[in-house]
Amino acid sequence: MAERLSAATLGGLPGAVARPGYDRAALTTGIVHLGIGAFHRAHMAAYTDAVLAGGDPRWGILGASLRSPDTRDALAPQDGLYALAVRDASGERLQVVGSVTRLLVAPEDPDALLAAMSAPETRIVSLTVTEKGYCHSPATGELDERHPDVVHDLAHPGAPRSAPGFIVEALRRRRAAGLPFFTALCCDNLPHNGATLRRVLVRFATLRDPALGRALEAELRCPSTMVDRIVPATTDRDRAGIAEALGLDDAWPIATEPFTQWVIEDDFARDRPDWARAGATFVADVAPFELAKLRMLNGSHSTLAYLGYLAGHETVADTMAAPGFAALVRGLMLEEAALTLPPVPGLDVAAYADSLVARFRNPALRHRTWQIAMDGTQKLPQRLLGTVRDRLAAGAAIDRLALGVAAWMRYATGRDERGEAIDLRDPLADELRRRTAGLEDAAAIADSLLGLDAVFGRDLPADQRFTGAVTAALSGLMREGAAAAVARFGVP
Ligand code: CS2
Repeated sequence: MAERLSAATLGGLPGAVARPGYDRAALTTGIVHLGIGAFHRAHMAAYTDAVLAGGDPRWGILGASLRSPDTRDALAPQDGLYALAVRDASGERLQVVGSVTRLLVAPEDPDALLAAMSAPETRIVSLTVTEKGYCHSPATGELDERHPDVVHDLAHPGAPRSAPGFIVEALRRRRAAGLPFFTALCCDNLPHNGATLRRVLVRFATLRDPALGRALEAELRCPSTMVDRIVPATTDRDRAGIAEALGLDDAWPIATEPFTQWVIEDDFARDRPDWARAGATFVADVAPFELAKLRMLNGSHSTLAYLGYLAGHETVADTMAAPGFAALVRGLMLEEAALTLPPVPGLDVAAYADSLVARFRNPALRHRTWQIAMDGTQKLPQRLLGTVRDRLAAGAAIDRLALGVAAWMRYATGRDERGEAIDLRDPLADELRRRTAGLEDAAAIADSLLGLDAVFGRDLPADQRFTGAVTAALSGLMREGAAAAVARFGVP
């Protein structure tokens, strides 16, 4: 076994591997990040690494996991260092990222995390906790007051479990200590992600103490962001290949694509890192960027994930190579989603669609359809259903969108096209199983799943144009399978 990547072994890396050229020992912790998974480490941590390299040492990141100790266990022995492998068909570029300086596992010591969030030098608390981490109803964006973690955190505010529970308790402590609030920076793929986070936090705080709720309402800044980089889960094959290239073992490197984008609403309570030096864009209004990204990229991604999985494809790149899929998503983007979007400053939608198709085809990323298929109940509203609503309001066709929704329904039955069990991961998995158990008929399955208010709201199930299109698409999928249903949309 090779030696492990760490501060002590950094100097021995091959010359081609980029590494932190700054003094990591001199960094202070300006950012506490909740949810230090692969996406954060390929995205915000990389932008922040460039800020530190640019000579501003005030933005070291304390990365916290709200559930599992795995990231801390992998990275703490490496002094927080990890390799980022940026790949496409033309090859791979390796960079060791140095911005993560401390790691915590919240359930082991909630108070340590609260103390870090309440420290005077913490000016930003950022989040990538996935859609379900906000404990909200995806259809309405409101805090789900019956969510078990919300119930727990209201009963035990000093030892929270959820992201809202941690943030509100930390803000309460700051207020009690006479410290200014930090900026809460949402980096998840939620619609109006800053406003959604803010709404959840204000409501949670109000349930704890109306005066605290009013203070948050008056002072808390939650800028919206559009975040974009495709970051598949790391595989053992990635680990082995990267270790060979580094000449050192890295327990948890990250593989990603060259493309990266971050559009940030410039609304921070106090100073902020100059992420623009690494290519981020600060704007007054993120909404048009975010909507375009959620509806075009993520809407296509989820559609590809369900249909691709059902058609037997392991990865997005494999799915894109099969007949009809590229034409389907291009149509979904340009014929259906794009027409619901307000103009995005500087964006040519046709070129954007082309670039997305090329990114989905990246053969160097093994992005599993199963990974993207996770948590469909949390993703569908902003990825497909908002688009459906706008199309219906305009009296326009929704064929491809309906096929995407139907593919999720087919997937949610928990059996694939060969009758094998699907490892269904979703916070509502039990409910999905209950609702589809014993049903064989497309109309019955569609009808039962459309009863999920938290996903479809009350309006869509009442609209026969929607229910009819989804039921027809589901019955096609059940009759002829995903590959044939997709092939109807043409050859790429
Ligand atoms: C993906 C996203 O897993 C998923 O649901 O659609 O993580 C996607 O890769 C990113 O949003 C790209 O920016």
